[in-house]
Amino acid sequence: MRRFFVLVACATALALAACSQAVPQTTRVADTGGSRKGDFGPPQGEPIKAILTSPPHVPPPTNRDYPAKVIVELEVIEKDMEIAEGVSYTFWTFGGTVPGSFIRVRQGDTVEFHLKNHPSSKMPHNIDLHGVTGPGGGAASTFTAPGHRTQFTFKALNQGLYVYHCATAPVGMHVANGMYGLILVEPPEGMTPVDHEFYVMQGDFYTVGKYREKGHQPFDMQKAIDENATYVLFNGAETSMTGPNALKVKTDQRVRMYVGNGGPNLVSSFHLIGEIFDKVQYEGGTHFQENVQTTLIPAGGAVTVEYHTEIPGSYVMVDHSIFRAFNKGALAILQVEGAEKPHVYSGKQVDEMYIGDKVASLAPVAEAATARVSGTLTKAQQIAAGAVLYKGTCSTCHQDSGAGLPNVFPPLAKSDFLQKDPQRAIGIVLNGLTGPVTVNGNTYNSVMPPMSQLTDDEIANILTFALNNWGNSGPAISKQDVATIRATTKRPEGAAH
Ligand code: HEC
Ligand SMILES: [Cu+2]
Repeated sequence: MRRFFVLVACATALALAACSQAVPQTTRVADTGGSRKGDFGPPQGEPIKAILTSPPHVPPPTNRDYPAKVIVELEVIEKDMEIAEGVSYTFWTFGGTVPGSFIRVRQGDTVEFHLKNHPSSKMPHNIDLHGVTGPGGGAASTFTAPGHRTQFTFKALNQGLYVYHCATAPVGMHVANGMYGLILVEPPEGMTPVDHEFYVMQGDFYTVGKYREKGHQPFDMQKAIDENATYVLFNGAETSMTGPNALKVKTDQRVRMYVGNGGPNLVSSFHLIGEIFDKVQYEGGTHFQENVQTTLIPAGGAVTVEYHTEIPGSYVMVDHSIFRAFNKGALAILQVEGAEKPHVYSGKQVDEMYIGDKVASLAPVAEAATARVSGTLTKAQQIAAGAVLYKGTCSTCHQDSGAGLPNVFPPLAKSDFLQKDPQRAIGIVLNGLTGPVTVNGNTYNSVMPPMSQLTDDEIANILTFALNNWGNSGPAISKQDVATIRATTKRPEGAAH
């Protein structure tokens, strides 16, 4: 049927151009037979204890040519972890991480699954593995109260990359708190060898406070129901793969990433800026697509992407539903080291437009937040935090040097306007500025957009930095100063509150 179609297409195309070698190779994937061909008989040899890994690591290949009995031991732990610098959140985890431990088995394996729920847990939990054939994917057999353990066994009949997640009511809340992960069921012949494999999983999170609002943030059920995510993250934290945690590879290497989407709500437009996926096994299935820019990953779905590295530099992984990348945290960095290849790309450029404050460590921001809570915040700590936040927020226009651009963006460095009335600057950041303004004798008549999506803390630190850097001198601006002005002035139309 498919061959017939190709012939017809060729015959039509012949009139326009030669069609000699036009039969595509890639679309002719053999039928794997699915679950009907996935039973290779009873398990052989000694039972094997599965090696589980935390993200971004992937367990080694099974390297087996026979079906085995594989024992998986997974423990649910509820714990506080950092979701962004200086922001903690109570995650519910499979194995202590978000996403949960990566599980790797071979098609035809018999998996004896043990689920433990740590005694310190407050909730019961269970597991639904999308790679299981059987009602509930294991959920009904694994309902586990705190301090208890359950067990069930399944045969992995279908090869593929599958999401697992908790399915205890309220399901959405358990998933939103980070209860998901991936299980790879290798095809009998194994995966083709590559130089690096990584485990990346997206999820959306809902907190009472706004994005990057410091301190401990509780789950917000109404925001979750409204699908109004506060954070969209790879591997459960804004800094999971930025700054010193960036993924590291070399040039001329083959890289495979197992990428899942736990949801609970959002579909991912997964993209790696500056790379093209040579091969994508979309929806975690067997067929593949080649030369792909952006691939869709449904909530509760997964994808295997492969690419080859050519040019050194920083590559930015994003959900290309792009506000999520820059305003909700869905951004990670792949660092490629090696020799330049000017015939392919003119030179290495770290693109600050994309990376912004993620190039450097955000640690000073967290330090300032902790100090503020304990009442020991110093001006120096605010300046250090502000310096990081200024990058990619204000530097785009006012420049790293604070010098601005002639006739377009006024300077903040040595600005008489800024230093004359520091409180006025708070209103400028919150509400923007339009109309003529004279800075150091030069008049600018342009538009600064409101930046009220920033938290009070962030604005206080950025302004303290600007007022005490580049030869400026001014006071420290406090979070309370910003809160007061935010409360007493109305945001312009279209601005965040
Ligand atoms: C999109 C470009 C843009 C960004 C981003 C931006 N500004 Fe501005 N800013 C301007 C423009 C343009 C003006 C002048 C507006 C006018 O002509 O009325 C201005 C004016 C100012 C002024 C008053 C004039 C001066 O130079 O003292 C201050 C203070 C200021 N910005 C601070 C900030 C801070 C702090 C940030 C980051 C939180 C920031 N701006 C981000 C474009 C920007
Ligand atoms: Cu749960």
